[in-house]
Amino acid sequence: MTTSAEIQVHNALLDDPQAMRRQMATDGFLFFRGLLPADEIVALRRKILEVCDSYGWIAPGTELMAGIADPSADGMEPFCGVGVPPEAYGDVQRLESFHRLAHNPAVVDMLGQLFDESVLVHALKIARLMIPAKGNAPTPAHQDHIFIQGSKTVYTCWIPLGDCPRELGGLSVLRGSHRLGVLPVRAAEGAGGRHVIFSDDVPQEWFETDFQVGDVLVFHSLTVHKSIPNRTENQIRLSADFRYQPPSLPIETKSITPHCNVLPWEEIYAGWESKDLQYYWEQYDLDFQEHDDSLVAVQEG
Ligand SMILES: O=C(O)CCC(=O)C(=O)O
Repeated sequence: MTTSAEIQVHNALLDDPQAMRRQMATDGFLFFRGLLPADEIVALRRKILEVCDSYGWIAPGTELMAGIADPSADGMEPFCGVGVPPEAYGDVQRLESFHRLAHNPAVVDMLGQLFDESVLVHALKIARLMIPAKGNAPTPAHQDHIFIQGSKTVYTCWIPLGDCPRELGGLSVLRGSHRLGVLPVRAAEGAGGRHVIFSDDVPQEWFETDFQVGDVLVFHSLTVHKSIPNRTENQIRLSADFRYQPPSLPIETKSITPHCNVLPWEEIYAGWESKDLQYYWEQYDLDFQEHDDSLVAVQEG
């Protein structure tokens, strides 16, 4: 049985760590409306859309902040599940405000309550510039753990960079799926290229919403999630996904490297005003783990 329903809002749990942990243990996700300051996100959205515009991808005559792509523009071939090619993605990764958003105290405090210890923000931070009709298939249903690895106590925050109604293709999460263990996968189109294989008796209760600027969806590394198809003509879906864990738990080396190695840290940091978020993970004595290729291996037959 597959159903989809409106996600519940959990803002009332924000000052009740026990209740937040219980809710996370039951459903595998929490959803907070307006947790992040809208003005910061709107400013970041503008910077990312300026990158798109500098490559000639914004439809002529449209308002920049609407994020309408020009389907006849060249050079938008996506790479690495982020929706755009490496050069443009590198320009986004250079944005100090993109990295800073992941460290926003409202998000870090909320995760600190969930972990009941300090919070390590993964240095690998992902931006998605999902332009429809350019080979950007919706993200298939998957668990982050097979890609992120390290400890299973890793939470992802998925953050729309602007209002993201369903037709623009936001995220959908599968209730209780973090209790299914690590699921086998098959090859699929879309970010990550892997789709979980469910056994027939798993009820599929998907939860989704019309996301608004400032909203944060938090989910466990084993919670199955996917993106809803972007049904707009040409509107770019902008979002960020950041990951967090207690620094005392194992971490895969990739989680402190730039996403998809699009640029080295020195180049990402070159134009930053502040040094406080550069190489910040070096203050921790981290327990690094090797990548396990078997987790992403597709099931035969
Ligand atoms: O935004 C997307 O399409 C995919 C996001 C995702 O898979 C994640 O946040 O882990």
